[in-house]
Amino acid sequence: MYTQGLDQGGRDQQAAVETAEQLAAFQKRIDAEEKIEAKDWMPEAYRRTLVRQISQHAHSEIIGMQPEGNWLTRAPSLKRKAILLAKVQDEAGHGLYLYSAAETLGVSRDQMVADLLSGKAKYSSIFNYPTLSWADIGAIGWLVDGAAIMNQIPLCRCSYGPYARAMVRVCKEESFHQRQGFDIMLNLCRGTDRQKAMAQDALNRWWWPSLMMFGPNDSESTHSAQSMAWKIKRFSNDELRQKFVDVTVQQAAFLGISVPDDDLKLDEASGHYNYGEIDWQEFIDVIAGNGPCNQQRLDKRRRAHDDGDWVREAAQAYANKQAARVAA
Ligand code: FAQ
Repeated sequence: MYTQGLDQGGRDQQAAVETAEQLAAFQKRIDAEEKIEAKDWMPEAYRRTLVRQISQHAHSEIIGMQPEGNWLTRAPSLKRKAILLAKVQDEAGHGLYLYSAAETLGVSRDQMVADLLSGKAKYSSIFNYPTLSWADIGAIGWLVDGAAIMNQIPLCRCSYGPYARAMVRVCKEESFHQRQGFDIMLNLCRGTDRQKAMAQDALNRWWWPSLMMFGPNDSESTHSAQSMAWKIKRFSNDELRQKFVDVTVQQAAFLGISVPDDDLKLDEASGHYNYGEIDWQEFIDVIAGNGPCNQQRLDKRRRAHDDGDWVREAAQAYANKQAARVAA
């Protein structure tokens, strides 16, 4: 049985004693589409891959509250404000489900949060771009949540049970988020020329960063091959990116705005859209911490964490009191 609570030294030792039989039996379960549960035996590298991916995903949800949170006080109507507030709160909820799923793999929430705040842990590149106008809120829902759904629907079939189950609810909520974003864009595109120009400007700025959300090209993706063999990932980065382009280009046509890519062209034979080269240097810079808003996002998260100190202290004091009462 997999032993939780091992320190890194213990885990390395465990990895060293993993036998070919154990690994083969594990792969057989994966190939048979069995779900792996928290207390099942698993290769150390499988556990580490999941902790990495799930914690990055959780951090993305939490940092991802900031670009939209920025517009809560400036939403154009009470209705839009209420909808946006609900969406941003949903993202907080997604972060919490995901931290809980990662905790089942023996990593503590304190450790994950410390890694985010120290800048050690990654979160999605997309949340390092600024939200300059209300149309950006439409573009985020439409494109960013749209890309998130494309990536996360297959994660509902991930081999690790707790992650797969968390994704089911997350995806339901992401669908609502995508629809609300598209609805904002549709209203702007059916509005005045100035409103339509705002929608076009938002698409111009968010299109390429949205394509980067799917990660590097397959040939550059370090983890894809192994993650697909373990059925953590069901489609490669490029396959998902292509699906997203195919769906979204037609939605842009419906809105009457143009995708900022001169090379975009339908390939009649395959039925897919060919698209231009992504600026991978920009992607590398953003994930290295040098995007337009990386510093601001982390500074704000650190301040929010410090402001929450008293809540954690109060909760701890209460828990201590309860434990003392039980012990007495
Ligand atoms: N940003 O070998 P691969 C949301 C890193 S949705 C930053 O291909 P993998 C909803 C990658 O970590 C956004 N880093 O990696 C929402 C790795 O670095 P490492 C979050 C990226 O894991 C909407 C290296 O590059 N969604 O939050 C990115 O097989 C609106 C090599 O890459 C998820 O996290 C990137 N875009 O595939 C919230 C979904 N791409 O770890 C608020 C779950 C790659 O070795 C508002 N995650 N890297 O240091 C996944 O599906 C995968 O982890 C991928 C990357 C597909 C993101």
